Amino acid sequence: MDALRERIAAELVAARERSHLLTALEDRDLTTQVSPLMSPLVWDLAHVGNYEELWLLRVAGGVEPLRPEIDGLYDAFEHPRASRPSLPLLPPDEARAYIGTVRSMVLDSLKDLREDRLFLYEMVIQHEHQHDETMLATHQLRKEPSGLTDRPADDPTPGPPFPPETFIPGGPFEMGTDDPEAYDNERPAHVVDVPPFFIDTVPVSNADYMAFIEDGGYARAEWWDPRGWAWRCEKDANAPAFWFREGVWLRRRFGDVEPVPPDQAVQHVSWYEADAYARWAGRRLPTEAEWEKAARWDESAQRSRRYPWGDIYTPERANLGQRRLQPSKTGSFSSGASPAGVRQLLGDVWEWTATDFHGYPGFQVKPYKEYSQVFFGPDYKVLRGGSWATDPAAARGTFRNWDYPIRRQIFAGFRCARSV
Ligand code: AVJ
Ligand code: FE
Repeated sequence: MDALRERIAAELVAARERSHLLTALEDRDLTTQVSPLMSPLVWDLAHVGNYEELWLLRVAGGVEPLRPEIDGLYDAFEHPRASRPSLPLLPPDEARAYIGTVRSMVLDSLKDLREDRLFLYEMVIQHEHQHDETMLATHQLRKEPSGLTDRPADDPTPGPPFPPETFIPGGPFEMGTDDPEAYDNERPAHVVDVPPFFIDTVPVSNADYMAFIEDGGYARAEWWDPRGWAWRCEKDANAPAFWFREGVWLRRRFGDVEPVPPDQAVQHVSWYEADAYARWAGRRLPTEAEWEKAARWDESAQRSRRYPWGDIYTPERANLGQRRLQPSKTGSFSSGASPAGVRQLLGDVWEWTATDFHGYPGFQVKPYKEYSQVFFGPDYKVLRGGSWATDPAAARGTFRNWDYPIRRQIFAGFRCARSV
């Protein structure tokens, strides 16, 4: 139990250091809105503390609200992102003081930690990291340099050569998990029979994607879902977000302009762009079940793993955790391959799947319906795997993310599949 308390405390501290790093800006850069898609950074900052107060102090600890008058401001369902800059939000210093007070009470509360409350602590740690990734997307939308450090030295040496696609035999596999610390939408574990298929060994690269553009990918409706074509026409989209052409393809990344590196996974594409690319390539997006089977299923042991490479996380196996501010070269991290040999399933870029976000058979809300359940339905597509910006605390073979098919400020790319 002591080791557990120490681990939880360390993870809370690490998440908070990250939040502070992402909000180490002038006040006006924290309070202004970069895009109607995003909250002002100061909203995310106070929201993570308010969420922590709600779940760990009030619900788990039975403590009275510290500042009940601010709850409404930080309720994501009361105020859509576009309206948040006009709210009487706590100014940056007050926000930092408030979340600091909550945090010291939470660290204190760890002395009474109970096994059945562990899920709430894990949930709060993941929640802060999820907002940190959202804050990174806000930074990426800003035109100014972010001041964040990239560490290209972390780039692993390229792995051995790999086949362009990997065969996954047909048959049942265990999807999802019964882990009590997983989110409700990952539970329960259940058997899914998946017909045989091929899946790309690595994510679609910028060079691959450029070939689609050169071939008139954005000019021909035939490759596009009709709603995707309407989106691309309305937006006049001709390339991934943040790309522009000056003889060669350039991209803006955290305020700097640089040539698009051909051998990295493409990112900042919408589901509609991924879907159009796949059709152009004579392929399709993998279903969510196919993605998870390729990522977790160990055919010889007849079991699903937590991570593609095994059950224990080690940092050298995937580009996770904001160690660098971009995807790595496609084909790297061969030591993180799944049993079937598929690479870079975790980290680098979130991967769009063909599947709408729904609860698994036997889904039960835990601990509140606004985490997952209210998003179930045809409006959201599932993304898998986590990006370079995802913390390992919120990355595993069962983790499910979701977003609208038009969104591309998130760090999302894709890989293709085909039926046999
Ligand atoms: C799972 C990333 C879609 O950011 O909207 C944050 C996570 N839920 N606060 C989001 C979340 C509540 C969620 N995503
Ligand atoms: Fe939240």
